[in-house]
Order: sequence, then C-alpha cells, then structure tokens
Amino acid sequence: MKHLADVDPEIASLIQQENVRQHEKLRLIPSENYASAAVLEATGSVLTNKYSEGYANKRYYEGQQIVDQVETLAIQRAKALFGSESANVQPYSGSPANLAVYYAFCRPGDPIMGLALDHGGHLTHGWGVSITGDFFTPIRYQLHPETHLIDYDMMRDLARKHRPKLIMAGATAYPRIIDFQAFADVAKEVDAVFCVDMAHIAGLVAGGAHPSPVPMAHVVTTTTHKTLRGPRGGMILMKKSHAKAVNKAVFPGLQGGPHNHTTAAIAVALKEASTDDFKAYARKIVENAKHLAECLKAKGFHLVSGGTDNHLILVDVSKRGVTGKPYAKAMDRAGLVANYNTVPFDPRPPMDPSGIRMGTPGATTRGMGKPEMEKLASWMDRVLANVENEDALEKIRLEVKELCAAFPAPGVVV
Ligand code: DSN
Repeated sequence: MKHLADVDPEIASLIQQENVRQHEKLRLIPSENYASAAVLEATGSVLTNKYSEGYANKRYYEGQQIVDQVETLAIQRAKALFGSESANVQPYSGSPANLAVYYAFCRPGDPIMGLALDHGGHLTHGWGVSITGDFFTPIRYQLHPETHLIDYDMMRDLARKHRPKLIMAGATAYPRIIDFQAFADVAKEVDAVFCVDMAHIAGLVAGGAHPSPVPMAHVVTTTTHKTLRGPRGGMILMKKSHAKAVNKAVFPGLQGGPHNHTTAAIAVALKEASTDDFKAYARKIVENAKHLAECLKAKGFHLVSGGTDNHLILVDVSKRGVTGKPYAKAMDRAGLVANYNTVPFDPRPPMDPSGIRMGTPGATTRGMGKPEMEKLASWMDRVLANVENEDALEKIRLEVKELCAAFPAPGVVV
C-alpha cells in the first residue's frame, strides 16, 4: 500500500493494524471469512471508477465495453454454480437484495412471513425496526420450544391463516439444515412467492455441503462474503419467469449504479467456488463445526438444538453462569472473535443475551482442522473460568496468536 501510505498515513496505518488484528486473532463470527488475495485485488481495481446504471447492453452511460463483459461473466458463473435460470449480481449486499425481492412482489401493507429475529431470522425478514417490518405486515414463525428446530407446523398454520404474499426461509443464527421443500409446499398451497435468503450457507450450497434451495424457491437471495468467501456484495438467483420483475426492482427500483469492482470480485469468488478445492473446503467447514460442537459439549457447554449441521454453533453460556456479552468480550481479549447472540426464547435483552454465536468458515479457510477445534474448545472453557482475569486471558491470547501464526489467513498481509 505504498501510495496509500504516502497520501494518507493515518488510514494506511489503521489498515495495517487491521491486517495484524486479523492475522493474530481467530475469526469465529460465522458470517465472516477471509477473501482470497485475488478477490481483494479485483475489489481494489479501477472498475470502481465506472458508472453502469442498467444491465449489459442496456446501459445509460457510454464506455461499458469492459464492464458488460465483467457483469455477464459474473451472471454466467452464478447460474452455472448454483444451477439457477437467472441471476442478478448488482445488489449492494444482502439487505438490499431482500428489499428488492419484496419490492418486486409485494406492495406496502402486504403480509410477509419470516423467521423471528430472536429465533435466528434476519432483520430484513420482517423485524419491526427494519423497513421490512414497518412497510409490510410481518408474520413471524418461530422455533419449536423443545427441539429448537424451525416449527414447520407453526409456519404452515400461520401461512394458512394470514396468506402471506411472500414466505422467506433462511436464517442468521440457525445451526440446522432447513427443509426447503416444506416451505415450498406451504408457499404453493397459499399461493405465496417463496424466497430463500441463503446468505449464511451459500458457500455450503455451492460446495454441496448443504441442500440447495435453488430448485424449490422462486427466488434466492444471498450475500457473497460469508461462507461463499467473496467480496462484500449480494446476488439474487431466480426462475426466468421472475427475472424481469426482480431486475426492475434492483434497478431502477432500488439502486443506482452497480459497484463494478465488486461485481468483478464476485465473478472471481464464483470461479474459486466452482473448484474441487472449494467443495472440500465446504465439507471441511461442516466437519470442523460438528467436531467443535462435540468438543464444546464434552467441556460442559450447552448448545442450542444440541449441535450443528452447518457452519454455525449457538452456545447458551448463561447455563454456565455468565452472559453472552461479557463472555464474547472476554473471548475477544483472548484472541477469539465471536459475537454475543440471543438464544431461542431468551429471557435476556439483545444487548446482553444468554448466548454467543460462532462458526468455522474462517478457521477452515486458514486450514485448521480437528486438532485446532479441540484447542479452541479448551480455550473457550478457560475463558469461561477467567472472564475477568486479564492475566489468564492474555496468556490464552498469546497461545491463540501462536496458532494463528502457523495458519496464516489468505489475503492478510503482515
Ligand atoms: N450481519 C450478518 C450476520 O452476521 O449474520 C447478517 O446480516
């Protein structure tokens, strides 16, 4: 970053400090990952200089000879990787992608149905503080109180009663496989648009480590930077018959010019995700998560739903006498970066809930495997006993740092 260091040493220094932080600490936030150096190069390219409102061969500005090819390539790769009939690669991220889908199919006040935020859904699945809960009429299904799996009976009953215009499946804090067919059947019965937000699991779907929603859903939204390991961005996959409405909702309905540098980096990530190496990576994410879940249980941790089928683990730390926020903060001081999170039916407030949310996409990208998951469970147990003991946390931090040095993260320059 020679030029940056000359022009703006403060920002250059902060970016370098972030490189060091990312190198020394272990990324356990399940929605984060380490993009490859190739993805980062495309993100930082001259494509950022170009405006391209519209779609390939139908733009409002001249000079699109190269950008049209970039976007067409990204679309072709998205369609091929996920077996989708159509793709829009312009959404700025997951929330705009979801909003575009609502805008394509719903009018203000229409009933929409999604998983409640405090049961693992996303803000944009109709939560009250989001535009999606304010401008539409949200119907929220929940998890079953005993199994902590999606309550498919409740979802069906609510759909029959309220006849939502759109049913959203997908989650940000759900450790189990989602039965997309069950949703598709209900959507068909009540004549709703069926949308899956697969942001968290897109990389697992691409790598064959989670069933794909693409054959069953009318529309599938995703971010591109979670398990899929691309740049910060979004995509919408859809049946051909819905492409016109969705494309129109993205532009001109919701957005202006697409971020062409991001589109190029998405194309790179999709190419990477179509390799056998990526398939092995996706399988390994799940293998690591399952092993970590078993190690944590052996240490006495309480896991929501008793384990995991995907990349994500929700731990109810309140059962061990500490709450989510101080525990997540102590973990961070020990070099283990997760986030505090509500657990289903949490009696505690979202700012200091009962649990933490963690996942294995980042550790797996660094090449970690079962032995490292065992170390991680031991460290988490030691953190639990030392939430306010700074000396003990510092000792763990140095051990984490040593392990991270042996497993450098791609794209991180120290
Ligand atoms: N912030 C993302 C997550 O962590 O799951 C969802 O938007």
